[in-house]
Amino acid sequence: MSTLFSKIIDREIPANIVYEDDLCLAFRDVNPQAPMHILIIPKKPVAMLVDATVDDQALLGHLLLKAGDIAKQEGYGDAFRLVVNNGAKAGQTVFHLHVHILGGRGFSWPPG
Ligand code: DGP
Repeated sequence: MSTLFSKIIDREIPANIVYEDDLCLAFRDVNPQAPMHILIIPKKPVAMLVDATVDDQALLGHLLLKAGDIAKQEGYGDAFRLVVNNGAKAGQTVFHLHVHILGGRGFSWPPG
């Protein structure tokens, strides 16, 4: 099923893109929850983390490595938070796997 994020990948809807390669795309969240709030998504349309398989192992690792690089490039390499909401009850609203990269403010624990 095509989601909003597939449309961003296909440039059917605009986004503020900060990084792209063959496997992934990263763009600023339209509703930022921190001074840095970027989403990194696989180009492969995996709906949610639990839908990933062993075939996606390298892809998932790639997303994490690139998330760290992006946080560093944005100037928040010393302190940032990654969030993956898996499923509607966990707060997922767009069913195309994405990792939130948040930085630039304090983060409490446990998360809300
Ligand atoms: P989640 O709740 O984990 O599914 O996060 C979805 C995020 O996607 C949410 O923080 C807002 C963001 N978002 C939704 N629609 C758009 C859009 O059209 N453009 C951008 N850049 N972000 C979007």
